[in-house]
Amino acid sequence: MSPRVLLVGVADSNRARWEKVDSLDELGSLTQTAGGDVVEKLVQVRQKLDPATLVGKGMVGRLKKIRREYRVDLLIFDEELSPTQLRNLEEGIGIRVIDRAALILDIFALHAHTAEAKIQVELAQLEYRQSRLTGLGVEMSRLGGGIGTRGPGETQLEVDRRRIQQRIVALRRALRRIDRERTTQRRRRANLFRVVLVGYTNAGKSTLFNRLTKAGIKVSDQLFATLDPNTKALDLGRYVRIVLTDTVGFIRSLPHQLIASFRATLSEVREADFLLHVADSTDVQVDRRIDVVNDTLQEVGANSKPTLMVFSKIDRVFDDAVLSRLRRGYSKAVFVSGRTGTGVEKLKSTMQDLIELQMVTRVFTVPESKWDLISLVCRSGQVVTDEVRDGKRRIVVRGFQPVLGRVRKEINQALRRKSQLIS
Ligand SMILES: Nc1nc2c(ncn2[C@@H]2O[C@H](COP(=O)(O)OP(=O)(O)O)[C@@H](O)[C@H]2O)c(=O)[nH]1
Ligand SMILES: [Mg+2]
Repeated sequence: MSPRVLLVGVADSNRARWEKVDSLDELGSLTQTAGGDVVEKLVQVRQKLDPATLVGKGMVGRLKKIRREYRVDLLIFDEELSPTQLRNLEEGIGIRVIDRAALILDIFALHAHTAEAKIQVELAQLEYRQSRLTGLGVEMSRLGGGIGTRGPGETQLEVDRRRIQQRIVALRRALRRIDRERTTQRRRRANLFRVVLVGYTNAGKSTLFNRLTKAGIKVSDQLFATLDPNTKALDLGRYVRIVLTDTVGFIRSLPHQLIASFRATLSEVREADFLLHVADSTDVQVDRRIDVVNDTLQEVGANSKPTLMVFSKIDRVFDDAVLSRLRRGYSKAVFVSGRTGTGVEKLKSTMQDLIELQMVTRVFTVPESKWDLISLVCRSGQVVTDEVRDGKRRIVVRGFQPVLGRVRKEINQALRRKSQLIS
């Protein structure tokens, strides 16, 4: 049976109240994704937060009453709670309490299927828990159907701190290995132009990915269904070799432990040559969510990349005013439906035009004997001329600036390694 969950948020003014109501709706979707049943949502307007319990004393009493009336199993706060606040609230209300960050961590744990995702989630969970283990015992952690306590890291809440610390060290080591593997994989793809889909969770990225690459990856109405990056060739109908990557979505208040431990996964975003920022055109909060994505991109270190805005799900927009408002606000954006395919050809041609702006011509000089390097150069773009001079191949290539930059780096490194071997 699903645990019965009560959602609580605090707004500092009547105006902020509406934002909070929307945020609680989102918290409701997150709760459902985690397997909970939302029985009630509450917003308290309060200018000054109570340091001990966030909400006031009166509210704590009210929550206790609601808890009994609605037979609530778990209380989820939209705000970040300190360990002391968590403890005080749990004692005052007599029920397990978690915050938004713990809930998001829980969903990540639920959706982590590969070794890489599992390690990253476990690390984030341990770091989160290490800083805020609450005082309540094992009996409490079983209430609430396990929401906020699940995951690969779940042995017991009260694992001794030293063992947690040892585990964290081991996980960090495993992550460094994964990071190195990803870097090696990317080096093998040095001569491919990298396009990465980014956007708020549930924006329609995976659906668009499937449409563009004819892949069959999982699409679902759950939040954070995609945790592991998927990469496939993207055919824009020219000689350029492009790969498209679909990866984890963003959300407001993404726990920073997750951003830190998902470094390997997010490196796909950081190392992208071009971003497609997908936003849901049916979402009334679309502008705010675009801002959240842009802020997160900045946090990840990927904010200054060439980016094309893509508004998705236009098959579900029945009010023309919505689209014209978005067209006015985002004049360079493309409008598509990943589901029906509308606008996808236009998206491809716009992408092609933007990518072509980065076309450059470069000269590579490689010893004739280095077949692997010569083949790397020849596959990195359009070969304009290719001649032999003094035992060296002089190849002129027209291709994308970031790709040719990477190929140049690879060649320099390989030649340097070789000269070190000789000397
Ligand atoms: N009507 C409609 N629904 C869509 C479209 N694209 C995605 N969806 C739905 O939106 C939800 C999230 O889609 P998904 O591609 O998994 O989003 P992601 O989290 O950004 O990868 C799913 O229920 C999809 O079926 C679209 O173009 N039209
Ligand atoms: Mg997805």
